Amino acid sequence: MGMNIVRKIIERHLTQGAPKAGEEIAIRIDQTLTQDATGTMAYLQFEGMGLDRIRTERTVSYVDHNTVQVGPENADDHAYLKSAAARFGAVFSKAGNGICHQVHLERFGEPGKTLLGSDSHTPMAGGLGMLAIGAGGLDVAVAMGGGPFTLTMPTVVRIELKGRFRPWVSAKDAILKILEMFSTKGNVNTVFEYAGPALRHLDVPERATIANMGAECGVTASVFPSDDITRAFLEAQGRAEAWKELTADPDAEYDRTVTVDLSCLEPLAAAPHSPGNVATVASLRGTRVNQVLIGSCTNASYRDLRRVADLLRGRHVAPDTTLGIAPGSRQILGMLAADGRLAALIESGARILESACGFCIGNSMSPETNAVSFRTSNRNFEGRSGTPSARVYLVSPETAALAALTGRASLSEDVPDLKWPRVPTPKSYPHDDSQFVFPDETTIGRTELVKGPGIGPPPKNGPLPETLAGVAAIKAGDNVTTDHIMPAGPRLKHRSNIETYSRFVFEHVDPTFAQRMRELRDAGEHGFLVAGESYGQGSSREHAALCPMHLGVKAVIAKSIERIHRANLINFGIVPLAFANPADYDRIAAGDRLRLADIRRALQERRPLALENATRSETIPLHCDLTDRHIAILLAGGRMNLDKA
Ligand code: MIC
Ligand code: SF4
Repeated sequence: MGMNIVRKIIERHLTQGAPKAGEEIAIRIDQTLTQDATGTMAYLQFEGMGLDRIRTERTVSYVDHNTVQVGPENADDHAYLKSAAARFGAVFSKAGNGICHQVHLERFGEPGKTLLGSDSHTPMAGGLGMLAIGAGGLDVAVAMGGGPFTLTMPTVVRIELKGRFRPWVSAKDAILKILEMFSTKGNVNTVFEYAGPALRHLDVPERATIANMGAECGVTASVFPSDDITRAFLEAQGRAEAWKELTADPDAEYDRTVTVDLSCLEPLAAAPHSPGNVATVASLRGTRVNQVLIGSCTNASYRDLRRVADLLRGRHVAPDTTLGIAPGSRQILGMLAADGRLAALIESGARILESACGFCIGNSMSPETNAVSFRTSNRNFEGRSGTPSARVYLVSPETAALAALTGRASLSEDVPDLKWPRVPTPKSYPHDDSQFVFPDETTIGRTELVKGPGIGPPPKNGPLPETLAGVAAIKAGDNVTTDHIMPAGPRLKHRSNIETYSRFVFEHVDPTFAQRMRELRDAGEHGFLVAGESYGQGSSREHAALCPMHLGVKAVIAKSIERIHRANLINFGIVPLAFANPADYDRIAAGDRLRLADIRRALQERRPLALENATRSETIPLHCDLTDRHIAILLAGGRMNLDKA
């Protein structure tokens, strides 16, 4: 039987296990990427495990998240990362070079290779035919040292794309349609593999937009074939030698196939407060829009911004609307400057922002109270913009440009004399790698690590206690995101200092949480977190496990837990548990006294787990779907303890 692309890449990289859907496997990782907000912990852990040298084909350390630099913390992180890259053998991408996923696509991605990144949008490189997976920093640190990555062999869904976009419809609308079909839940351990006749009309940046937001569906990766279009992109980047063909066999098997006809799509938007809350722009037409932001790893390619510039040229942003534009990379900004389109954007009244994550992570450009903000980014979780009352809609660059011109949610008919600009795929991209710092034998093993005063070692955890006893420290609902658990925005600068950062755990959900947990921990109590469906969706930030661990959290009991977050919980010794009967969620209230007797033995002997709710004198059956490796990590109190042992 023929093989699909995902299986081909996995078989070529398999180091352990049988590639049968649902089985645990381990794969060799060719490339890794980190960004500054997760990278400092990853490199501190790399050091902490006694690793001394990068052993992948390519490891890149990007600085793109925290470039605001209010106070010395961000710049101290950058200096540490730069020294660590030189010492251990990673490429360092300086602030201003661009957003990690965009830059990686341009300069380093290679079809058929595996990429592990400490950022949930790492799968964007699937637009280039890579098997690219997001993970916690610790997993990435292990891969940087040459260790394999363990995952569940995914089921593969073939998404057959046919037809062609009509004017005013683009790649964002396609992935929003796919989000509407698949939702943000229930796609764990799945990979989307794209195929079909429409691919010949989709260039690499468009494919990358689609692959990027697969992360919002919760899939492990999204993979496109590597074909002549991929080759043309790599040639235009001066990297023809990186190309290789990669297609599925004609008789390849899939677990499921769905078809999306691009010619039937219309402009779409993800309405507040979830990327899965998809509506047509027509249904929003006329809604007042206070702010429009075009950028982020999803939609800030040259193709996207060239079209926006051509739409705005000779016109002005509506008087009561602010427009901000953050090109995805320095390469893109340079191209817009060279072809005059940057001038057109500036003349239209756009505020040109740095080529960085910026507004997307909520560290700048927070809108006014109660504002409506149209953004081309990928997440619109409540409060992520930095303004709790804001209503953020995720839209295509074309819909964003129309809103900037009219100050309202608009369709093209609302600006009748506006022509649909064609955007040809560039024949060549100017490539200037001067803002990367490449390591060599004079730096590896010889560079001193530079650690500012806020950079501390990752906190330690002890082995799992015989019995867990304490309280339900919080009871959360469905779709708790890692932004809820560990806010970013203004708190982001504390990423390298767990003691400080952990003061903000659940800050916007329950401002008393961190202090209460600290007191409970100091009194010898264990913390239990109780939640509904899809706990921990969104970011890969391992701080959402590391900081609760530091506060004494020992177990999460939820209806379901998302893939990356679950792996992070295990890595830091927090037991991820599921209700055997989801309705039992109602049998625990915040503050109830909970007990998991003899948990070490129960895990070792794989006995069914029963949670005692002492407050209600009830027993609740729990599920824990853990492998032997998971159990060993949990018993040791985290992977750092185990790998060092
Ligand atoms: C995000 O988009 O939420 C982030 C910020 O890029 C995160 C990483 C982080 O929290 O540092 C992600 O997606 O993994
Ligand atoms: Fe950066 Fe936003 Fe992309 Fe995350 S989603 S990597 S914050 S641009």
